[in-house]
Amino acid sequence: MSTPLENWVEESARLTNPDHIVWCDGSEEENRGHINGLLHDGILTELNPSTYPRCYLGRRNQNDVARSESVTFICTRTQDEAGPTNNWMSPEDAKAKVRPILENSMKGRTMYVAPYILGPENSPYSRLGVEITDSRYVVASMRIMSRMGKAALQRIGSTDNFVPGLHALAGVDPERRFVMHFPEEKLIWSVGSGYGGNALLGKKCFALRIAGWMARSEGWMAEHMLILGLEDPTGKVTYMAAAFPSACGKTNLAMMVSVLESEGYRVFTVGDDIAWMHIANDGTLRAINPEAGFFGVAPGTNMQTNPNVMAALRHDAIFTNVAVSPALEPWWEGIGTPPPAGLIDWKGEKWSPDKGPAAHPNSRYTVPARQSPSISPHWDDPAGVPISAIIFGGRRARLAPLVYESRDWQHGVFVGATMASETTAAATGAVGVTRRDPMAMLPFCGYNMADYFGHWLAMGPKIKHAPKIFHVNWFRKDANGKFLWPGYGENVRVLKWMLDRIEGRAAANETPIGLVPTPESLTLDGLSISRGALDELLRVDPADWLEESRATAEFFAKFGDRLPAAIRQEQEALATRLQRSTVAAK
Ligand code: OXD
Ligand code: MN
Repeated sequence: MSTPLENWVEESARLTNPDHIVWCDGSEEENRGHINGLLHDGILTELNPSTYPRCYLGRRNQNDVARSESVTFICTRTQDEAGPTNNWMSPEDAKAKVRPILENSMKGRTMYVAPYILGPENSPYSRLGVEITDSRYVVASMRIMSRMGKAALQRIGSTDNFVPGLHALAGVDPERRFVMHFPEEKLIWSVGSGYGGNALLGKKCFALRIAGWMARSEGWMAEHMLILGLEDPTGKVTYMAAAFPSACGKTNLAMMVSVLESEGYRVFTVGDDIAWMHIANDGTLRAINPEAGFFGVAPGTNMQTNPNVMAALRHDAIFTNVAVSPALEPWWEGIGTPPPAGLIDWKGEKWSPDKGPAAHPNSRYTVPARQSPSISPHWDDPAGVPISAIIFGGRRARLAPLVYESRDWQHGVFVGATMASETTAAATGAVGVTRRDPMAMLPFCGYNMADYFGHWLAMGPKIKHAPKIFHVNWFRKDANGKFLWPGYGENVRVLKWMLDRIEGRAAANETPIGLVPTPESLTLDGLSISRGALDELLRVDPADWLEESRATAEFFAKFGDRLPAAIRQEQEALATRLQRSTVAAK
């Protein structure tokens, strides 16, 4: 009797017609074989073995350098289930569109079957997936990003308890590129791309879109959030989860070297991109990181912005679309050293300044999480870590203060639902445009976002020790366009204020949008910042916020009657508070 997994592999093989089928066990030896094959085929090149041992550079097809949101679909039976913020196609149409692309796509090629666990190996919160792919680069990356191999296969056994994902490069043709999700049958089909989020199906496709669907029906949360632990001088660690849109500094925050380390405040990393959160028996919200590696944006990463990841990247890492020096060391804009003579750019050409960036703005590193010096002793804990604070944030040059706290859970959900940010290079499309990105989940929510807000609202009252909800903005600029806040390691000052709020120690001012720190309640010793800059960072301008509130109302209108009443109430209450304070200010 064959197992559900064997049946699906066979069915996929009938469709894609590979010459060989290889089941991956995740071993060191097997990985060596993949890497050697990739080196032999010229898909990877080896970096300097003395300064970057076992590190490789991959150059992706130039039409395939970021997540392709325009061809990412949620394929539910009804369009309403996918909602107005997702691309939708019926499951029948989606399959009819992609099946011909998959047909014979692996002819002359090898099909790899990669079973993986999302989450710590023995955690009740972990989930299982299997990716079928004809890309060894994907297999090698999945081995870093998930617990891939034998243990997953054993856990799946003869059950059907796994999320199948079928991936084929199919010529890496942008005209024949689709990332299809079938949440009702928990299935993923991805064709035409070898890029991270499109091709490493355990990441955005499963751990956010499909898991989000599962989480709603099973009563937990799958979120686009980093997880960090903030240690205080007594040694107590408080865990926080933070949602920022892609390429807004989640990785840097999660791996931050605190400027208050000498005072006993230290940051530990649990995860940098995704949090799965369950209500535990002790009434806390417990988070695990479903991933096992970091797939981070390289440009701008340096010894100041993220020394921990810089240390992690010195061995056993895969770099994608970065530049390379004649000494075979990776280089990117903002790495902290001038471009070396003879630099080769991400396209494999000799670089000169007139050619634009040498590393692609969305070039990436893929590195095991355990290699970071900041990794938390609990990052792999099957029980997860208890979350005391949820942080929303975005890139807003104007408007949002450095930090504010929501009044309660319902208001906090509203704060998350009204998040917006200026776009980055993580997805194809214009950069720097303000887009509404609730909970940083706009591209990752696998069902109707109005129902997702409803799920958030329903979760709060079930959590006995519910986290406080905050909003941060590291990116506010002054009238001359200069950042007001130094960011990076200094951000611990904001985390410390949150910790003090959790412990009932720090003061805050009531404003129409929420509770903003009094200037005195922030720990600013050792930081040179003018009082004017501080006031500007904490300023809430009711007129600007009223305009913002109109924009959010317009966004919410998309959801029609499906928008939860509580969100509408919060929206109206905010508008009233803002109107009152604009009148008062006149
Ligand atoms: C990512 C993203 O790659 O959010 O993590 O785009
Ligand atoms: Mn992300």
